[in-house]
Amino acid sequence: MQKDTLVFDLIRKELDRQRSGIELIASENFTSLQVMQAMGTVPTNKYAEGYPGKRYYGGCEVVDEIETLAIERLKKVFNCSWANVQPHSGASANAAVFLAVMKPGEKFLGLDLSMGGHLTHGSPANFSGKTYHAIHYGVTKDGIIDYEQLEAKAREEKPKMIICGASAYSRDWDYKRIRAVADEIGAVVFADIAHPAGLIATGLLNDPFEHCHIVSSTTHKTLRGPRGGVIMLRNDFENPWGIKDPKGNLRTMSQLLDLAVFPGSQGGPLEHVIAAKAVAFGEILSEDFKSYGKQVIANAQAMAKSFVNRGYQLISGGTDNHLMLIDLRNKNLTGKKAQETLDKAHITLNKNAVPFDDKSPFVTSGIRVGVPAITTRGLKEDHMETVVSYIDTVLMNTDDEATINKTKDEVKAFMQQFPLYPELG
Ligand code: DSN
Repeated sequence: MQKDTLVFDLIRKELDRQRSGIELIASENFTSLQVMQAMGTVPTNKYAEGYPGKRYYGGCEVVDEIETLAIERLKKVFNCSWANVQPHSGASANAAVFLAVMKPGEKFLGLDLSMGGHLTHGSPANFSGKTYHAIHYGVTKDGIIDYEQLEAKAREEKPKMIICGASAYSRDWDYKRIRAVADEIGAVVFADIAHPAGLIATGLLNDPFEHCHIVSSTTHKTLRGPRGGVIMLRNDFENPWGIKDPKGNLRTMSQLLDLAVFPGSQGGPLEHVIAAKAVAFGEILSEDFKSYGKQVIANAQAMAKSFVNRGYQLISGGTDNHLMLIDLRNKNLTGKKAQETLDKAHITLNKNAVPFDDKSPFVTSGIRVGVPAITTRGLKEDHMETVVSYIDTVLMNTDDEATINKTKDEVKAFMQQFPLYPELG
């Protein structure tokens, strides 16, 4: 067969783009070469509906070993007793959790998208907000989760499930406090740790597993694995709603979650991606990954300090994790303008609503900046001032094409010090 040069040339172009820019999208990272290599392999040819040892097709003995290895490694990473590694994405993992816990129309409480939450935590545009009755908590004027509001809404509305987790929140979570109010009303606590998972895995942030019944994550953000999702339980438990199996036994939560992934919401698992997840989980168990986690936090704090020194307003005043949210209103800029102009200088990040934003989600008053990807490339605390100086130069000269182009060249030269996939030539 003739090589499809059209597609492979575009893939090469994307590699060049990734190499020459400063990647600050908080949800992105660069996997190791072996994680990528595992993805491009023959398990992609295999149908394996079901779970290891209980499949609907023959010839699954090897993919059973691959999937079991991924599960066992993930259990070790988070010290949990059960895991499902089949969700194709974080959104798919969350859809399965909803399917296992909630009936259509039932009520749950999650962080508002406009306050840093996620689409799958009850946005009216998403299945979670369309199928279930979403109510929300937010953050205080200081940008910290409004636990008092969360508790008041939980007591008043008695949701069946409380979701903690965010996609644009720079502080750690008080899972214990959320569990306490959930216990008062008999709610399930579900933590979506997609963003900070790698920092939780390395013990650098509070452990949600101590207090939350169910935990989901993506695998491609701070966990630095392939694109995908997972669901985990530290302790399995019988469902409190009386759901029974055909023999009349109460189903456990792990059974309900397995059923909700397959056949509830997915068909055949992506065993080549599960192989890559296994490789990534192996890497997370290494000492190198612990150093990576520490460096992520050190870099985020150094970057936050550089922004503050230049008069930028950080929501909540700083960060505990891998990202920061910046309100650009005092700089007379919108998030949209900032994102588009920085793109021209090969600095990639995303516009983001800030709490109590007066602009639409397509414009926004803020930007979200994250360091997981540049940390993987090898940037350290001392480099953060340089990165912030490039950002500041562009944002202070959004109509000056010459300055933007000059910064783009400087960015490219700067990033050459940090090779990305040199093995790929
Ligand atoms: N799109 C992801 C993020 O950027 O945070 C969340 O799904």
